[in-house]
Amino acid sequence: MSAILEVKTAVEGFRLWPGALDAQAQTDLVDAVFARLEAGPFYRPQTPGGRPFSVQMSNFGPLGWVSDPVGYRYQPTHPETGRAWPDIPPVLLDLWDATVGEPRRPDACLVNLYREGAKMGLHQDKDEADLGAPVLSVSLGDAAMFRIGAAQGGRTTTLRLDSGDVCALTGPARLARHGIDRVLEGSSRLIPGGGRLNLTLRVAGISPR
Ligand code: MD3
Ligand code: FE
Repeated sequence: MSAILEVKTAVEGFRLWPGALDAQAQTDLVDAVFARLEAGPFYRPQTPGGRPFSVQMSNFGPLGWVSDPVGYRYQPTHPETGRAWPDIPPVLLDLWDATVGEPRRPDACLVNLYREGAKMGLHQDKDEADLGAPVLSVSLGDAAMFRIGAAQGGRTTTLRLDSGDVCALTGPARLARHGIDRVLEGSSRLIPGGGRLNLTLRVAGISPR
């Protein structure tokens, strides 16, 4: 994790490591993800308003983020199979230790799959018990246009996230508004069936400091 690039955005605490994962590491991680999907398949959550997300999701770890007409929350089981989520790939825990400087380990890894036309509107991540803990995100497959702006509103910055890029959200960036405006379809051949994968590590539950 040598080349730390502080990307200029309106948001302090956003760190980006472009190309943190080389081609082999990306392939290995995709394999680790797909091996776990048999036990925790992608599904399409509904918004609290009852509309389907365009992004397909699954989770790894003790807790997983879900959304349905009841609301947003973390829960220990897959909403469709009722099974516990698969474990977080160990390589992601190593990446957490090497980047965020947070002694607590993440207990949730949200897996987002963007197939054709999928996007994610501007939002804040506020469903975790301690909003002081950082978030770490890994992008794989097709590139995406990512937008981020301060929690309070105002201007946003757009930047491209490529396969193998890793970003950390700490401090003021933790409550930043952010979203995926579009995926550059066909820009990578990494993901079986095409598209983009995003893995997001979080400390979601209550864990003592
Ligand atoms: C900024 N995922 O899962 S990753 C999400 O590419 C989410 O799938 C997007 O937003 C994706 O909630 C963006 C980069 C990211 C992840 C978490 C953040 C940016 C963030 C949390 C707080 C602030
Ligand atoms: Fe988010």
